[in-house]
Amino acid sequence: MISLSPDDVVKMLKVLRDMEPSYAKGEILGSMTVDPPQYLVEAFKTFINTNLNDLKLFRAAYELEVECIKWLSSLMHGDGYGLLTYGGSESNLTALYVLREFTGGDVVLAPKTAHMSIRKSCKVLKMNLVEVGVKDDYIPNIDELCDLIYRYDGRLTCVVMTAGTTDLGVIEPTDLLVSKCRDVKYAIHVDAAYGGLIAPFTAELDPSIPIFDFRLSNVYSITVDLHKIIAPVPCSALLLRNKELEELITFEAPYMPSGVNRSLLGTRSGGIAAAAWAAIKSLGIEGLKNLALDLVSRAKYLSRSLTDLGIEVLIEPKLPIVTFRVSNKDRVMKQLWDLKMYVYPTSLPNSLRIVVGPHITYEVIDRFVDVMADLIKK
Ligand code: 0PR
Repeated sequence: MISLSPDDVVKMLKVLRDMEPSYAKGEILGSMTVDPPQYLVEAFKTFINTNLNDLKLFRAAYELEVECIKWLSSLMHGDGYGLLTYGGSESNLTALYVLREFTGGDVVLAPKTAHMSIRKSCKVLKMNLVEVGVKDDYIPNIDELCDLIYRYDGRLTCVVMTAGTTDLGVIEPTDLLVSKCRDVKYAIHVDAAYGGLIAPFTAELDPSIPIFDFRLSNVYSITVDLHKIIAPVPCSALLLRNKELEELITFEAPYMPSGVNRSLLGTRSGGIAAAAWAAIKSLGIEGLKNLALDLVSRAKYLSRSLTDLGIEVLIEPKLPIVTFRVSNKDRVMKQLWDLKMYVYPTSLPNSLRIVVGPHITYEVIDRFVDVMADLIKK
């Protein structure tokens, strides 16, 4: 095989990447990934060759991680425990592992709306997943969930509630569950991978948004993804209620200078801490709040525009996800993909999803709505 020069391989990769769908052109409509600003990529690169699990050697990287966790935890009214991970799936898997060790339980209860990574985690951890249905308004059946909590008392690892479901962006009523199901002990893991950095800000203006954070005493762990709103992939956090839980994810590693390894992974790039830290420090509460409110406003605009065309939007968006009904999911999706409008299917019948990330501008929305108007006419 002929070897290529470093310049050539980079050039070739750029050509290949340019053949893929583009954020800047507003083509990526349904994915939850974002195009991170260059300075966050720079931040990541600066620490790319450090290891968060070598915390004596790379002290600064570790301290960035601790600072990020404290900040994110305070947003969730927690006491500063947890760790950064490589994504929502790893955060969820870690949460279920930690809670299994903590409770000794073998049953996980979750509404059917839970992300696929919950089912996957139960399989990996050999736990039994018991699913609960959702009602016509796409809200989990809390009474059924509560009955099951009593039925599995003594065997429960946790109940999983989602703040920002994958299909619809529903913020499930964790607060209602806690207030209705009070005379029994159980832990809740909240998967706020998608909603965690949006809902705390929109909730200030919209009291109907359910509380799902550590203010609820049953909440023991929360997943929050930074790479679903601003940061480069991978970048997620698992926040934990207390030190005891954090210790369950700290393993002895006598051959390491620190003597310990935190997380389910081994080597973890400090890039994730640097990118998360740079995002938090540069945007701050105000910047993140403005971003969150802006994305939700754009989603509402998209939802209204589709409704005006006579298209059914499944729920009024509280998070920047717009899911709408079409006559034939496969056909309409193909028509849109042929036009480089990459919308996503959902697990609901004949519906498609748009995730309004920072790259989905009003212009992109208008263009999409015009195309939908044309498709309807045809
Ligand atoms: N929890 C929820 C509620 C999620 O929606 C997702 C991912 C996860 C956990 C897992 O997060 P990671 O993917 O970071 O492990 N939701 C997106 C989805 O399934 C993931 C996605 C991202 C899909 C980018 C496509 C894509 O291009 O829709």
